[in-house]
Amino acid sequence: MSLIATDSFKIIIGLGQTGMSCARFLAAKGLRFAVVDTREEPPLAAEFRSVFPTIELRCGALDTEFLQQASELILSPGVACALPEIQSAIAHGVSVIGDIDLFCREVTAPIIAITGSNAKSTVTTLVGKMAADAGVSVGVGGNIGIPVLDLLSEGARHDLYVLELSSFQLETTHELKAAAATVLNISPDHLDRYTDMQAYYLAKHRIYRGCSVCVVNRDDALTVPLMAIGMSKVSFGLSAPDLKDFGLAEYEGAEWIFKGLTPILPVDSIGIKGQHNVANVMAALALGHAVNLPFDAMVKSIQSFQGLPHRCQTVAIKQGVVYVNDSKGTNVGATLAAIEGLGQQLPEGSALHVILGGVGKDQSFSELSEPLQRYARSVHLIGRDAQLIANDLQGVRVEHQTTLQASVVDASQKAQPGDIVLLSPACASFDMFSGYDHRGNVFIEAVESLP
Ligand code: UMA
Ligand code: ADP
Repeated sequence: MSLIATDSFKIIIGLGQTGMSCARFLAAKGLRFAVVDTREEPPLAAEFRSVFPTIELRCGALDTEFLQQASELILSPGVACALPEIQSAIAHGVSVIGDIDLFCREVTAPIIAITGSNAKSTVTTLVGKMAADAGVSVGVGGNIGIPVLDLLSEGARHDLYVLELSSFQLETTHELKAAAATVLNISPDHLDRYTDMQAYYLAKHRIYRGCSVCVVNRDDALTVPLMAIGMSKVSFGLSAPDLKDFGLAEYEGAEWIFKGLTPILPVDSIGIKGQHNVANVMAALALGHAVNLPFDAMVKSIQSFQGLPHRCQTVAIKQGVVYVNDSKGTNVGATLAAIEGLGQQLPEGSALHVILGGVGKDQSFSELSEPLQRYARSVHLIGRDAQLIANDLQGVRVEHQTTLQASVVDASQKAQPGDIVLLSPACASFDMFSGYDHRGNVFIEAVESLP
């Protein structure tokens, strides 16, 4: 029998950024809740106790009986729903939601929802900029770093929300009903959390539930919902588009982005580089158009958008060699896009020099062989799993280096004017760096110290 009246008692699971934002939200509403975290002393515990001295915080192993007393569990994205204690609460009739569901219950303004294995932050930021440049009051948050519930405490409510959503957040999202939603692309990632690719795919596709417009990538069949009943579907892709879709075609002697038969902007006027970013720009246009942002304002935003740091970011041009920091390329899909995207835009006779390596997360790197053979003049391997990568790469000559700095120096000596030296590791960074941003900054410093 329950010790606590279950109707109104919620338990937040996880005391990270999300858990704290949920606590602030529930406390502001005067609702009854407790917080649990599987860690003995989560980093935000002291802050929590000082802000909420009367709210119960239980740390350490989850207590199944306690969880069963809740009317609702609010699960943080870093905690897997598959944990037996949570499954047992579900079996006991307790529902599990996440912060996104709490947000959706509260908000009536339209939501643009963005997921994908890669490019989420780039597209989210660009769509947010498009809306702001068009004079719309917009809140941008989610997996990009601002918990969605914190967007509600930014003073006046916004007229539009642009949310980056991870598969972890989508797992617990039931009621999104986005005005426009997209899965930008799907390639293997987070397979330490999911039993297989299908489970990862199914989590991502929850983004389309109840949406008005679904925006799909016609170059990636895994982004297309199996059931699109009740929603209109718009696609983007690198081929010529159908009438209501976005794509590429020739116009006045240059390559342009078109919506149907209407030319929107020339590809060479886009601020962010690489063919993959052309796809990202089209996705952003399709999402913005779905909520009636005007094309002229969106085009200006695209042309002035310089991209986010550590994502195919040009950091220097030295002796005619371009140095590109793509430290956020932490999986094979991202690095493939960077190599192909930049490779396709290389001047005639020029090549890439690619620096790869780090923590390989059990990925297969063999898919990189063909584009490396085609576009790379040298390939430099660093980090813990360098040998595993070397074993996977077929027909590619590699140089092993012990530091990122040594790879930058070696690549710079092999590069000719017009070439690109690209850091896109396809790996996590934790063997040598504190995170992808640290790794990117070390790359930038190494480039700066080149003659
Ligand atoms: N943790 C425990 N026990 C708990 C609770 C958490 O061990 O009881 C661990 C988790 O396994 C994780 C860490 O604590 O290692 C943080 O988990 P969390 O759910 O508390 O994370 P938040 O601080 O709330 O941050 C989350 C997202 N983090 C994750 O999904 C792991 C942030 O995305 C997001 O910006 C934030 O919510 C606001 O929405 C980060 C991320 O790495 C950047 N996302 C992954 C990605 O992009 O690949 C999905
Ligand atoms: P996310 O938020 O999904 O991690 P980011 O915008 O931070 O996405 O970019 C992450 C990585 O994905 C970067 O290395 C970037 O070069 C790569 N990337 C960008 N666009 C694409 C794309 N369309 N397909 C695959 N990878 C991409």
